[in-house]
Amino acid sequence: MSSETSVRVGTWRLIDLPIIPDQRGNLTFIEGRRHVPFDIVRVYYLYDVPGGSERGGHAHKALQQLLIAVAGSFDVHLDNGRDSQVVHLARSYYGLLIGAGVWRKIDNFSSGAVCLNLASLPYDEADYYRDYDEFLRALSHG
Ligand code: T46
Repeated sequence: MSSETSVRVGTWRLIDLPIIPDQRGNLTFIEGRRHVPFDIVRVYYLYDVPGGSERGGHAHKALQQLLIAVAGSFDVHLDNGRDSQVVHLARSYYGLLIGAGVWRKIDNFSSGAVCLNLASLPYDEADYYRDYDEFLRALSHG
């Protein structure tokens, strides 16, 4: 991916991450503005998720993120108000790049799953739409 490539508002895509195969164990690396179209400002991860739990259930106004199942698996439900898709993440060499303006919910976590997130901005509660109807109204007002 070139540094000019960006993820447009309301879109998402799966990207292949580099793999350095090794008999001692494989290695994957991610560089900001090379493998993701933003500087990586924040890293956080979800882990020890009890069976049946859901995370997310919101959209972001400006935040772009890359989600990776670095261990285990889970489903990411994506919705931009027009199109929706469920992406099952189960390999640590795939990243799900999510632009701003995408409602996401994450569920079906396997035992031991770890959801790594690389984010373009610091945490800011004001960047969230936590109400789905408010999110749809914001989309319709462009
Ligand atoms: C997404 C999924 C995968 C912080 O203080 N700093 C942080 O960087 C984050 C992400 C959260 N928090 C606090 C804010 C809340 O009090 O942790 C609490 C739970 O946060 P949130 O509701 O954002 O957690 P999730 O797991 O539902 O959602 C997060 C991301 O927000 C979201 O963008 O895609 O993880």
